[in-house]
Amino acid sequence: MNISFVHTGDVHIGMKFVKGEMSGELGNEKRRDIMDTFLKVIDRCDKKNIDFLFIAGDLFEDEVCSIADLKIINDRFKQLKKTKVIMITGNHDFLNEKSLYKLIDWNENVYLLDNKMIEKISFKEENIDIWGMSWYEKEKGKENFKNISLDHDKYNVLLLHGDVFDKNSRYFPINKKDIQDLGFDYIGLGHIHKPQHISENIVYPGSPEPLDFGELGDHGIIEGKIWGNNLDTKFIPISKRKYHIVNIEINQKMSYNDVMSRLLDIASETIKQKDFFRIIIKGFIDRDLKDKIKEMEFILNEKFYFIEIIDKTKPDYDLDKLLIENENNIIGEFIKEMINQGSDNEIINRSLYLGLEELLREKVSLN
Ligand SMILES: [Mn+2]
Repeated sequence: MNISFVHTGDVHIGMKFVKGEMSGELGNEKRRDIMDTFLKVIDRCDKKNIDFLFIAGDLFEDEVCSIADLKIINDRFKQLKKTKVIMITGNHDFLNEKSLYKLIDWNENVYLLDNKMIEKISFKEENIDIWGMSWYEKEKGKENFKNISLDHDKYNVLLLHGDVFDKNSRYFPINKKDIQDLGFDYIGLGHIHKPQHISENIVYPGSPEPLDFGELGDHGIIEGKIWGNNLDTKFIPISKRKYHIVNIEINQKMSYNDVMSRLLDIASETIKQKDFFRIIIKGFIDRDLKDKIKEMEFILNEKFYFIEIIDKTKPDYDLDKLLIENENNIIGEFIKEMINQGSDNEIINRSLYLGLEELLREKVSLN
């Protein structure tokens, strides 16, 4: 028989966005996006008749998530015709007596692994053992997995919330080889928000909706199938929005309109209206335009769902002034020589600016 599953985690429902522009309505919308995307994951499981939904910890932010949010989720779980939901907790929603998990009367198709030791839940009909371990504190040390012995006449899945990259992590360091050697058909991990395969059958699905500019690119879920000795996994992008960091190189010859159209050209209208953009502008800029960059950000706010501009430009050089100041030294000689060669030529002009940058830096350090 086939087992189909969806694997997610690190949803962080309820997360508060308090920084800068994100603190207002945009922050509230972000919280709704996270919820909407998770409900979409549940609906997808239902539509596709998935056997199991694995949630590998950090479903919500314990301190700020509301019971109402969890009731909405539990109601949606109830609508699942076939899917069973298996959850472990992570460092943001660890279990204790006061945990929100304990305040919800979870539906009968929802299974929370609530045991300080590694434990398994067996499903006879599907012939599968699902092993896992929940968190009970903010931090968690290494585990030896000695209590695990698998029944290889069944399918075996392991769910863990921890860090396979940093062996000194305070957040449950996991040695990849230790878990690989246990013989599971699939190991579903949580904690790292960037989706990635650690090996063919050890997978971080990442956060389904990215949380900030540290979480670029596609975000989604893992959809998988186990049959016989085979495993098939697929990453399905599902996030409502994405984060982008874009570098733009400008030069001192560009006008206000030139710079504006470069900024407007970075994506299609639909994507600009949907995603989060951080644009880093580099290069030399017309001295008189330097102060206009803040204004550009303000104007572009109309055209983008979210845009922030990081200004790393340098004002271009006032060559006449520099010539006067450096009449009798190598800097003055260099400027004269380049102008003679024709600074309208783009390559010569670029060399002039790069050379000047170098010479002026040396001059500063000599002083
Ligand atoms: Mn997380």
